This record gives sequence, structure tokens and C-alpha cells, in this order.
Amino acid sequence: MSSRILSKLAVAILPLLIFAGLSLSRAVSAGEKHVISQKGKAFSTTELHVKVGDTVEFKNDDDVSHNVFSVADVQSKNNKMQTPGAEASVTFASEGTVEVRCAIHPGMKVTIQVGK
Ligand SMILES: [Cu+2]
Repeated sequence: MSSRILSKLAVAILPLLIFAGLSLSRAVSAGEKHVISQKGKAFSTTELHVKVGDTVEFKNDDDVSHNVFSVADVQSKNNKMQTPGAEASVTFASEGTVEVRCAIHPGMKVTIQVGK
């Protein structure tokens, strides 16, 4: 292969490599997504471990409304009323323990541990 062809090849491939590198770094920096479903007046789990930057989606898969809220200083959030089929997402920005409850159904509890 002549050096001219090689340099043309490099010019063609370089942007692809840069693009691939950018996509990869974006994928690494973005947090993971977790889903906690609400069904049968219960959360789909009682405990969840996530990392800072991760997002938890609260999904109402029930046939009744729920009002999911957190009772932690680290991340207070009230999803307000979620009618059946509704979704609400929370991204955790700092480490700590977040107790999540439902304002309508006192038995509904899930603990989210946010770590590094
Ligand atoms: Cu509820």
C-alpha cells in the first residue's frame, strides 16, 4: 500500500474513531437506569442499591393511584399523585440512604442505598 492511500485511509477512519470514543465516554458517564414498579399496593422490591448519577424510574403498574415520596434529607422528592400507568424518574446526585414510601398506602416501603 502506498503512503498516499494509507494517509487517505487514516483521514477516513480518524473521525470514526473519535466518534466511537465520544459515544463510549458518554455511555460510561451516564448513570444506570433502574425501575421500581408499584403493583398490588407494593413496590417491586424492598431494597435497591444504586450509584450516584443513577436514575430510578417509579412506575405505577397498579390499578390504583399511588403517591411516592422520599423521607430522606439526602434527596427529598415527592412524585405527587401517580395514576395507573404513570411514570416518574429520580436521579440520585449524592450518596446516602433514601427511604421511599407511598402517602396513600403506609405499608409500601422501599429503601434505596445510593453509593459511589
Ligand atoms: Cu400507594
